[in-house]
Amino acid sequence: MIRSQETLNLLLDSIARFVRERLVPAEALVAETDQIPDALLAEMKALGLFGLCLPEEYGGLGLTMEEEVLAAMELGKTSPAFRSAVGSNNGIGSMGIVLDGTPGQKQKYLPRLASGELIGSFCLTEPEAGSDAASLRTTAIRDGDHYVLNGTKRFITNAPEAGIYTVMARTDPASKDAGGISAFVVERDTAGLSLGKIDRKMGQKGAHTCDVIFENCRVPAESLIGGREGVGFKTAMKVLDKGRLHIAAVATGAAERMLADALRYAMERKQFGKPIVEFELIQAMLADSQAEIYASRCMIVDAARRRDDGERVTAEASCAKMFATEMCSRVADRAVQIFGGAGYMSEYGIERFYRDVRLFRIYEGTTQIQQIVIAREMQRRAQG
Ligand code: COS
Repeated sequence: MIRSQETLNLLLDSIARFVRERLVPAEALVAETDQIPDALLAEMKALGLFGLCLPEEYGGLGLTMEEEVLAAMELGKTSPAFRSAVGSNNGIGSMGIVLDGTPGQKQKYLPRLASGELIGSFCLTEPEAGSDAASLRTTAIRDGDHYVLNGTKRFITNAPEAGIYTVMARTDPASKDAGGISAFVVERDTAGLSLGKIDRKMGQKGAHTCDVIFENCRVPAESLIGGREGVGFKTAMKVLDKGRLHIAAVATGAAERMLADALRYAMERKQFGKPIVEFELIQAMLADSQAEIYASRCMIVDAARRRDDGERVTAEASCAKMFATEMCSRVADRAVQIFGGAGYMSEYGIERFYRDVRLFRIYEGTTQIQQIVIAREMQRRAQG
């Protein structure tokens, strides 16, 4: 749902201009230094990028899902590290509180998340619990008016920068499944919370992940999201339904950027006496990429509209995430191929995208998990 086309166009134009004029020129520096310059982060805050999807009453822009995916496509047109910097505040690092938090939790954290003063992060994955998220082992045992957390969370995006963590932990250690899991907001300076060293990754330099470790970490009972035990896994799944649509949109934006770069190169690069864009085998790669990007856009916007209409979009979000992220990797591969030898060289930037976008098919649920979710939803719907 688009609330005002005119207002949205202004926002999308300003994001597109910021991406083109400020972020794209900084891509190589961020990759080299593994850091986004503070000045750029300040500009991102001033533009409101940290609070795009947070409710207006808490200082965000309150974008609808349809508006959000269009904004995410624009943000996707530069190194994914920039989107990652603002991504958790707009998604997995805040949505547990937005969807299921108490009014007090919303009031306490959302305004500072929306301004970017506070960074939120999402702690689901563990050393032994990745795709099988419901098997997580971190415990949160009630002790008077506190819970005591113990366990390790792994590969946690933005954990080094975060001020709060949405943590899924088992409040009922006797239960081994999803029903024993609850969600908490844990503040960074809580005694017993520590961070591992920053992970070295294949790509996405400038976006950081690390372990988050809880050792007898005592949090007040009010940290329990929504004040209800046993619904933390459902909170996490609802957060991921939304997150998956967002990642699908970012992947589509990245594919558009790589295709634009490949097209420009194909129009400039001459071989056999003419620009390589005139060769049919190059044209086939360009055309296949364009058609797949178009299909991806249509699918994502349709799913986003359905979510705005109040439909359950678990299957559609997984379809979009699976299709868009796999498509993005195919486009990355073709873009490298069109660049030829230059595609393998760092200075042209396309090999960096090729590595960066590989993560899209893994995080917020692998392609194989999306397949499971889609097939299960098909079964559920068939059973009525
Ligand atoms: N929305 C609301 N509730 C949901 C839901 C959704 N999208 N998906 C599942 N649930 C509910 C189920 O209805 C079920 O509730 P009941 O017990 O009341 O029926 C409960 O959650 C458990 O669901 P299910 O039995 O399907 O859980 P599984 O253990 O089989 O796991 C998958 C389901 C595999 C889909 C889940 O573990 C998953 O998404 N794994 C990937 C995790 C992931 O994306 N990790 C990335 C790290 S975060 S960057």
